Amino acid sequence: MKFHVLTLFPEMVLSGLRSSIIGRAAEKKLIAIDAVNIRDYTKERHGKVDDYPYGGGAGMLMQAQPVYDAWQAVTGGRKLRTVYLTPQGEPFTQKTAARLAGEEELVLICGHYEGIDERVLEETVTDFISIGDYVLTGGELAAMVVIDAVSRLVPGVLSNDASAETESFYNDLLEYPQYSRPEVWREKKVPDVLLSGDHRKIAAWRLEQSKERTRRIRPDLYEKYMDKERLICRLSKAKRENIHMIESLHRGKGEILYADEENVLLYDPGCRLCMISAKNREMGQKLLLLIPKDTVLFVTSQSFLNELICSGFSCEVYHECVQVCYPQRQSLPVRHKDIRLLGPEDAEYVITHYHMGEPEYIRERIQSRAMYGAFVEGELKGFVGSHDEGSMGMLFVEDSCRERGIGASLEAYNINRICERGFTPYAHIIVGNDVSLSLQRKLGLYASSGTIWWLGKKE
Ligand code: 9D3
Repeated sequence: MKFHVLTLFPEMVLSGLRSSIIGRAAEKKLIAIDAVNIRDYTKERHGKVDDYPYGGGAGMLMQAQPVYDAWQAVTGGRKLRTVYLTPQGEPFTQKTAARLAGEEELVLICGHYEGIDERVLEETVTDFISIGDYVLTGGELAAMVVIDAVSRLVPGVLSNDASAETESFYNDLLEYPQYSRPEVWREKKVPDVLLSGDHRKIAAWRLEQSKERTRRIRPDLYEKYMDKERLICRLSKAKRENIHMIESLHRGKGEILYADEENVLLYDPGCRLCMISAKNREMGQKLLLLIPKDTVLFVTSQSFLNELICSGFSCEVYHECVQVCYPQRQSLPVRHKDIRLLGPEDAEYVITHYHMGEPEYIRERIQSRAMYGAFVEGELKGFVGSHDEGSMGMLFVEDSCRERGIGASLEAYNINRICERGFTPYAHIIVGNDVSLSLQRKLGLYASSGTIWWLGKKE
């Protein structure tokens, strides 16, 4: 990932990002930071880049010409995502960082003095970002904050250990206190439970500490956490019917847009997916008004919502599915021994044999460590994976290797990995696919009594 920083103080930006993890990532060429001095592009004498604001007011403004020419030199006419760091921007959050991390190249413009001539911003900027409600002397530190937060999401920048931290709705909580050696320091002892070796008790203690801290320091986050916890609890009364919503919340992907005793609207911004459950048409109509405009996928639990959504969002119904889930915790036996995580070098094979997803989606699934392959005499012969929103799927075994339990082994392997991360494995089986449904039943998964519908925006 490449960052182009347009600034009057390139050395400030470079020196701040030379050390530690980000410095190492640049050395390893996982990221590149190109700091461009806007002053090099002025056409005026003495390197002048600022002037008085029309209409009067305190201070100076950066002029349009040097900023625009520096931007042109960097983009060379390409449509690069361009961020302007400004107190008038949208608040920078982890979500913003995740979205920016999807880009190959990013331009960051740092203002100084009182800001930049509005006209050049209109011509160049795609995202206006503020890093918080306090006043800095310029955009450079803000750009460094953005580069740091985005870079650590680039694969390989963090050690596998650190990046494996599982996403879950616990992420709405602040972290618990941590302790290292010595056991006693200035007569303060490490809490006994951490020395007990009882991992269940340790996890419970840490969760309690996290909740207590969050309630005290960030009541806003605590409310959000408790809302999700209460909804998970309510949905769990019909686990097989609601597993898609339960797991979306549990895995920290779904946000609650509406929830009461009988109606739920969840939104997963990563998948641009809405999950809707309404008790009747009237409530369905109400929920429809809350659906974000950029939604492209819908899951509904009631068929009467299909036509409502289709007419409201020009959608079509893709599938009617039975949900199956594996709420037991026990790991399943895996008969086929040679199963492992797939890497980028396996993408071609999967793309050739799986036709229900775009090649780009498959590559992303592999990159996200969500796909496993079965090997026979060292050769890839089948695969399985998890979809973006959480359900298991994409099962394939070559004809030449059928009837050897490889499909069941792949499924069992996938289920075990999901359980290890503390989540509940589940899948959507298209109504009528009895072969798949009986395999799920044989593995010990439970089927829902009702069905759900997948809908998508028409192109
Ligand atoms: C008199 C008007 N000033 C507001 C108090 C304008 C002003 C302009 C530019 C104040 C500070 C700055 C410099 N700040 C940034 O460029 C900046 C920033 C910030 O100050 N806080 C949070 N995020 C950001 S991103 C860029």
